[in-house]
Amino acid sequence: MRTDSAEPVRLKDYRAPDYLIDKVDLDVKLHATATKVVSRLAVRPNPKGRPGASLVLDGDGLVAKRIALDGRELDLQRLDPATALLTPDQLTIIAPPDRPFTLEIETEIDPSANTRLMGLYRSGSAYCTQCEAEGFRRITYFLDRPDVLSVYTVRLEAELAEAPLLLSNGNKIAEGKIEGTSRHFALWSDPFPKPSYLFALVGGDLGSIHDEFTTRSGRKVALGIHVEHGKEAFAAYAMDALKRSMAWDETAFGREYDLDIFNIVAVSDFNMGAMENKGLNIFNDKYVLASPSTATDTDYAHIEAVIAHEYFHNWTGNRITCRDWFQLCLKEGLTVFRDHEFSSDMRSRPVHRIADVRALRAQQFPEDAGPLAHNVRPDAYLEINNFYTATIYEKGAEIIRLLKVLIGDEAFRKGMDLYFDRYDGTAATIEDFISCFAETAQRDLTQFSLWYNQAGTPLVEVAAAYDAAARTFTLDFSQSCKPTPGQDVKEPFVIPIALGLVAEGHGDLKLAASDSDGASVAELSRGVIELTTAQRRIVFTNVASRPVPSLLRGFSAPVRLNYAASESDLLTLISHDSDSFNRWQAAQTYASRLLLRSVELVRAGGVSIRDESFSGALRRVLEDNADPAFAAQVITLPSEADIAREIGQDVDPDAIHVAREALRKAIGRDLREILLATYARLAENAPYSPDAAAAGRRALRNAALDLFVAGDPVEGASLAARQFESADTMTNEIAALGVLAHTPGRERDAALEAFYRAHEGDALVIDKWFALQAMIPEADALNRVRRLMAHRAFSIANPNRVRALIGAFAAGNQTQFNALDGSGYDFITGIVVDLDRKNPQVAARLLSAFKSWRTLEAKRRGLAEAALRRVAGVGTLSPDVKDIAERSLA
Ligand code: 0A1
Ligand code: ZN
Repeated sequence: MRTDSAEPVRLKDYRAPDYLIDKVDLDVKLHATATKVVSRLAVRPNPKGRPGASLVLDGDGLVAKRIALDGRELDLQRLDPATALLTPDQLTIIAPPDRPFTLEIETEIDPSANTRLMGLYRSGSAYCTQCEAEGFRRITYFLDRPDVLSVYTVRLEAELAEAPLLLSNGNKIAEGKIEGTSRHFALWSDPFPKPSYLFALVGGDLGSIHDEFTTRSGRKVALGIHVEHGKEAFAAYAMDALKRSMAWDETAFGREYDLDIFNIVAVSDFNMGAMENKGLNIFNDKYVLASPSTATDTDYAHIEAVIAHEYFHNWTGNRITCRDWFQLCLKEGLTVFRDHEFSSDMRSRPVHRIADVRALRAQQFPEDAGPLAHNVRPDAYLEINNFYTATIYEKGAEIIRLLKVLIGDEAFRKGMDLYFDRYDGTAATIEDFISCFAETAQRDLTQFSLWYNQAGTPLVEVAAAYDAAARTFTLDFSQSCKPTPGQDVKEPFVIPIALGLVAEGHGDLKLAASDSDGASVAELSRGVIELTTAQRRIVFTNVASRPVPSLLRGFSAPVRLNYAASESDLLTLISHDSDSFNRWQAAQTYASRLLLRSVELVRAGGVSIRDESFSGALRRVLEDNADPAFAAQVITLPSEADIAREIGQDVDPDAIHVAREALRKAIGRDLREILLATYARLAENAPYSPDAAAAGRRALRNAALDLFVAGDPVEGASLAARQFESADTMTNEIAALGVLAHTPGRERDAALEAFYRAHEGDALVIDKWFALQAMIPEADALNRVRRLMAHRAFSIANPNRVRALIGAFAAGNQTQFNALDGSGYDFITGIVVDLDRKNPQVAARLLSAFKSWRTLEAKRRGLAEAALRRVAGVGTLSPDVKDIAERSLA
């Protein structure tokens, strides 16, 4: 394992590789503890590299058994340092031929001992790989960097009984028994040159479902999804999502699949969500397996999105890959953008937008506002695994959406076509990508590229003034962005603000406006104004009466907006804005304001605020018979973490909890009748369907239940108990259990016990049971989590279990993670240090729960800092955890 306290890798130091590897022939003999890998590399000097340079191959904890250069064996016992240098982490050929040559390397690896789940490892009895970002070097010595593209042929061999299924990238070109043995082999060939991080293999005894997709040009593609035996039926929805993804990419982006086979394998031990290996996606089984009685509607939506995401990578990531890891957002931001578009087309676009923005604010905004802030394209990293972040993924997607708003749909689509055309088969950069849109839009995108190179969330402040005599309405915009680590001063961003003016009669005004200098505002024809400077004044003309501005419609840019809308303006927007996103936003803003004032009062020893107008506005939304999924979003209050983020400093999580519970209770009481009526009206009356409409009805019904319980805990609990007992979908079952879990007493214990007994043996369902208990906002929560860690269903070696129980406590239980005695911090840092020895990636991710520690009030801040310092002081940390600990404290 690398323990180097290495220098950071810097974007500005990028150099083309000195050698290229055109062909890789791998021969892998699978064995539980001694897998043999023979790799034959066709190497040649890179014309763009340094002539005569040594060839330096990456390794990570490798044991080399044999090395031969152009057929000549090196004596590994007595290596001549003038010829080659060999360590577990590097193989250097000092003076390779200055012509094409072959290098043959044999390594032996122990997949059963691989607890980091990087490289070749075992999940259950299966063998699988994870090579992004730098896992291939744990299999064999290689130029393990994304700008070295090679054509792979892979021969896999295993005991037939142990691994009847042998998969790798590309198409299968041969297979057979090995005469006179109990072994067999499969030969795979992938014609598309790819970087090593996209290599994959799987060997095991798995169940499969098969289907077929015919591309628009008539290519028949055999589709396979491979899962644990007995779980085949649970993969049907994933298969359906895959076929829809393949069809959608053809119509939405003109992209067709390019091999004869597409395989997905679900494994239960996986560090992340899934991986887009060419033709052989490997998935965390959480994003494949679903049935109505085991998966919630949210799970179904995630499966659809992740299946699409990995499939879309075939073009954005695989056919066009990244030149270096600094360009990670080139594939990730773009692919998230594409999967968001897909889900919006499959479901309700406005509701999807609300969910995406909620997620962005919950995950990315705190990152951008804290010590771990980094550019969407970072310029340095110590450990690349720590950069699979919400900033690279979610903000990366937002910027592409913003680009589309700036240049319009047509230039955007043409720019994408140009990008696919021009960069197919290459390892590209963000500059390459942006240049395509600059060309199709005929626009200088230099300022736009600041979104990639400046961290932090811009703040847009707006002041409004209406002049009745002049019939003008003036909006004064200003933008600013706080310093982030290493970036004290920020240049102004280009920020498209989609907007409308809602008139008294509640329709949108036709917009006519000029700049402060009288110039017309061209982009207004698209309903947008662009901020490009620190300040801008827009004067709307011919405005008969004071309008209500609806700003940042659809969340047209990833910024924080500060506009002191009056409460009555917000109420107007909640009821009448033509932009659904802003109807929802107005409700959130209104609730946040109430909550922020309440938190102050609670901290001063007072009671929280009641506001019947807000309840009234929510009642109208419920009465309106709006889209249930939308109504569910509107009546769901900002989370405790959302409120903490709004407060931004001197945060007291206990006061937030009290204030939010009080508001829920008040709304629950005010809306008792309509909540009950909504709950009754939306009772399940048709066979289960995971589609968006049915899911929306369940979402609203459960959101209504949640508020109703807050107002009437006794009757609410009995409704929830009935729902729990009769539920035939996991969505309804877990929603009811969530309600019951928040009320101490025997019923709670019985319900938790009943749930466990009903789902014992289904690890993914038991994860919900773990998470739900970890998030109970009671002083006993930490003890409960500790007890559950000893439960037979828990395993610290499995990332899903760790995230479900420990991750949910750290990220989803604001009051107890931030307990005033520091016990939550000590618990998490203790786990991080222990887990680091097994799985540094998962440990580092868990530690990033501290990303907002500086916003806490003084006592907690001190405790959190002390806990982080104890981690940073441990001498044996992995680079992953060390990096997060040190950056968090910097
Ligand atoms: N490229 C994958 C995410 C991924 C990244 C790293 C991994 O291991 C360290 C695994 C998966 C995606 O975007 O889906
Ligand atoms: Zn991805």
